[in-house]
Amino acid sequence: MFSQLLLLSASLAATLPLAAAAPAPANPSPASPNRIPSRTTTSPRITHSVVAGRPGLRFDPENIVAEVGDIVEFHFLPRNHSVVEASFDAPCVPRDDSAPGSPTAFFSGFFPVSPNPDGSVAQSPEVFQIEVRDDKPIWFYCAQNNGRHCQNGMVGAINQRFDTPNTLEAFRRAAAAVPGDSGVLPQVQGGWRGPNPNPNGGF
Ligand SMILES: *[C@@H]1O[C@H](CO)[C@@H](O)[C@H](O)[C@H]1NC(C)=O
Ligand SMILES: [Cu+2]
Repeated sequence: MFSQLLLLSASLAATLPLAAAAPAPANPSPASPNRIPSRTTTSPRITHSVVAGRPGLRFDPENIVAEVGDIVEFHFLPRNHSVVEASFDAPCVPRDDSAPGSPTAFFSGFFPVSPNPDGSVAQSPEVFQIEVRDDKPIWFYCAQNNGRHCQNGMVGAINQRFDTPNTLEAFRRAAAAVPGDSGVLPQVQGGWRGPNPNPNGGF
């Protein structure tokens, strides 16, 4: 009995520092019909912030390493960016999610943002969040065709595998060769648009 108690408190103590160090999950609007689903696992959920629209048409970071269940939260700078999920084989095109059981491809919609008159960095009052649903690589791009953002390199990856030819650099090279416009989906889906928890974060 006594040794069982000891074991229990030791394992509790071992998990506590991690839980305390994990950032609190971002809170979507309570009014949002698309709340982030609750999880049954016990490891802490981490929120990874990604900024869209730094000079040079990039996502920053553009290469994200995340655990299953983590949240990736996109922040949008001027002027008018978006994020769309693609498949590795077809950059600048929304991932085909029509197969039975295929998870919904995500599309954030566009986020028009005006630059601040004082020169400080403006960002949208809204963010777009997705949940990392499994450990497979996730590919994404910005669908702004005014300036051909996808073809010009505004692409990113979650959990790319460096031990395969399917790297972010290969995806970017393929995107650069895409003729014509990049694609959007008809509606926001596969994630959640909600209030920016830190709109003055100074990205
Ligand atoms: C933002 O970009 C989208 C896609 O190009 C466009 O439809 C929309 O009108 C733009 N919004 C503004 C305010 O420029
Ligand atoms: Cu863009």
